[in-house]
Amino acid sequence: MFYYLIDFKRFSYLYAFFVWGQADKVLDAKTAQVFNKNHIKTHKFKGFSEMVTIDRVETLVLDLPTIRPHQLAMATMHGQTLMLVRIYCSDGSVGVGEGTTIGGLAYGAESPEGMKLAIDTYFAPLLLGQNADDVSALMQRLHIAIRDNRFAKSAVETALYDALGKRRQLPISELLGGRLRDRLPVAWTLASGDTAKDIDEAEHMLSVRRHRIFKLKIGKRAVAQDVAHVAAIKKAVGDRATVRVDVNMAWTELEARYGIPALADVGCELVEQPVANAAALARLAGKYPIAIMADELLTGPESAFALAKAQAADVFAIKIEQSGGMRAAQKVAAIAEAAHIELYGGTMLEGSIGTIASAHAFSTFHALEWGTELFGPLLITEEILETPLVYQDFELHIPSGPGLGITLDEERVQFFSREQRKKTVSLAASR
Ligand code: MUC
Ligand code: MG
Repeated sequence: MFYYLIDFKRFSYLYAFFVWGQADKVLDAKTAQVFNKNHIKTHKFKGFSEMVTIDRVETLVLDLPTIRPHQLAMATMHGQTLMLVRIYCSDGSVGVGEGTTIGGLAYGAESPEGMKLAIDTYFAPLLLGQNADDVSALMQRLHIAIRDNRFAKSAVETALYDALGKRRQLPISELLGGRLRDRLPVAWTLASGDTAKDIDEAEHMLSVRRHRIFKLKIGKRAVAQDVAHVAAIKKAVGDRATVRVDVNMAWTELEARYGIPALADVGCELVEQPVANAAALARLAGKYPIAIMADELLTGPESAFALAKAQAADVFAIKIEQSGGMRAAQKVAAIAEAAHIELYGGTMLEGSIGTIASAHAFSTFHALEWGTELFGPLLITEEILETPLVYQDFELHIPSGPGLGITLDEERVQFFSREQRKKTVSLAASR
């Protein structure tokens, strides 16, 4: 018995040296240089049976319809496309992550199709065979080798943490340092493009106690028309709800100078990203009795620091995809805390996976003065989870199970995947 123990130990050491050697070969020169310079470990070898490696990376694109056209200044959405990434590990654990955009390439440089291509071609080779437990080192590896691609990185990071959480039997929020809240207030976006329809929708949301914060998408019409639209909705909901607007950068600075005080006068409490330019935003912030929130300009910690330094916003709309992942979103929140900037949990209209990943990250923020807008799954007609998310009494409940704490309905995922649908269409067409 004793002999076998000694022998096994010796074998473990040999295996460790073997793995270490392989890792050095696999790491490209640049990554190895940066890792060495910063004393970053390349492998956490804890013994023969504990090493869990990444075996397979899979991506798929899902097309899902929305409950109604969703009209923003830069695009009208008739559906939402989710890019899903699944990471399969050697112990059988699987993690899932999601990437979305708004209106294809209308919002930013990454599209769901582009994320899929980037992950398949460039991310996967950097992940395969690596220690799945070393999420920070894996993300560092990706950051060194791949510039930008924040949305794809966010999806991959989510999948890595989901798998790790399942292995450790811990929710992602705990892996991120621990949650401060179990439920998050959720705003609803009124964006049908029609004032009367928006009022009906708001009344419905209030009556079913799902939302009492309304964000109105404006910027497509003339400023005066938009202000009248906001005034009518605020008048209809009165004190039962709060009203905010998102201009999605559509105004010039001059338009904003007319629009913002007029919005304050009709009871609107916050204006999100009225102009595209950071210097113009800084000139507008602090001038009117209404909060100014940065969204599109906030693309991670560096931009957060620059905006904070320029005193360009009262509130940050933090999104995990825009930030480059959950950990990066936490860094943005830390910068906001240091600069006394208030927080709002934003969305890229993610489906259930991205929404819950965001919820885990937001649950750890020191404050969330303006709540969240994690309503993405409610805008989509189709459920892809075995158990739907709980939205109740104006709040989203954050799951407490391991990893993301959600389970995909595999049949429905396959049904809505673009590849599957292509097959379905081609079969019907051939009859
Ligand atoms: C954005 O610009 O904030 C959030 C809600 C919504 O309807 O669109 C998103 C994007
Ligand atoms: Mg916005």
